[in-house]
Amino acid sequence: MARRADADLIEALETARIHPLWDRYRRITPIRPDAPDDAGVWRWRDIEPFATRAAREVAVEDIERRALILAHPAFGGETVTTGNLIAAFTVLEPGDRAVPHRHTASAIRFATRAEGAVTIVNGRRCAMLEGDLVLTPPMCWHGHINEGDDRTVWFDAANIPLVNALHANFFEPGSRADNAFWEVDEGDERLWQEAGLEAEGHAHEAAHSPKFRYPGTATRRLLDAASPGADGAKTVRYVNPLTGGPVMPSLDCYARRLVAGKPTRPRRMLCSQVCLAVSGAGRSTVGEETFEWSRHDVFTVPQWSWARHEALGGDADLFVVTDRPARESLDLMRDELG
Ligand code: 1HN
Repeated sequence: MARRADADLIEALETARIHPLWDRYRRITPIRPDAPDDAGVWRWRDIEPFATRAAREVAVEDIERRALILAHPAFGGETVTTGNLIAAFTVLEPGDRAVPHRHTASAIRFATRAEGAVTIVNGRRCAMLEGDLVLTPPMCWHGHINEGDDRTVWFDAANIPLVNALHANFFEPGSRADNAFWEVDEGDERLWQEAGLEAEGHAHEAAHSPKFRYPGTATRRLLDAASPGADGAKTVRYVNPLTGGPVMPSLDCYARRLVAGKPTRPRRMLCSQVCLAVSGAGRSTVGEETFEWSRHDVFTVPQWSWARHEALGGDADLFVVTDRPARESLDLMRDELG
């Protein structure tokens, strides 16, 4: 290729730590968002043997968390599931305690096979029954314990890649010797268990939801009662009861029921989504790819990818976690139906 007429100038500029805009304009301002990743699909049948191995081979006393993070190869070896988000499964053996810690990243747990496990969040005991969502908002202390007789596994998601991109991660380890951390009851979680009622005199300053545990029983009841939305699926949003907004300023959670025989309309959103199959089975088309999934499989919908979903053989429930509120607060959110 012929050397461009301004090549000497560009070289001189780069040496002087100055870049011309004119030769890299499209790289700096792409015509449209271009996620590096395509749909990622991780099957529970492939993950479970690794959960078993990790539980047998790695002592929880020696590590911070026994978490298996779903890493999409499009991120060049970085520990990222889809833009801004990581998703994982954490496994605990009976009696295991995952040491308390806190961090500026926002995280959630969704109980898949976690009966017997408990997460303590800022001094509140949060049970992890099937389908329960437990928030661990920014800088809230959290630790986990398996008090049951069986191995427990749950789904985790966090916005660690976003917080790291902003160079805003703080992490504070807790003490393994702090027995008082575990000796708590539900505490102030009781203030937020009754939908539509608010006890006066309990100030809540934080930007995140004052409610940390969203029981699966309530979610399933509301999904039963709800009607399908514009895209054809029933959607229940987990909200901060004080604001009606997202549970955390940079992480948002939804329960979605795909109704048998009613494929969703294609939809694309300028946010990342990680989808966990909670019950039933289905087929999704994300971008160019079509794949099937069943219970406890995980798949991603990268930002600005067209996605459509259908249940196979009866209704199917998805749990969806997104970075939507982070996009909204930057006035970048777009959401289109096809
Ligand atoms: C984390 O801090 C937890 O606090 C769980 O329970 C899973 C996966 C990746 C990075 C941090 C937790 C995690 C994690």
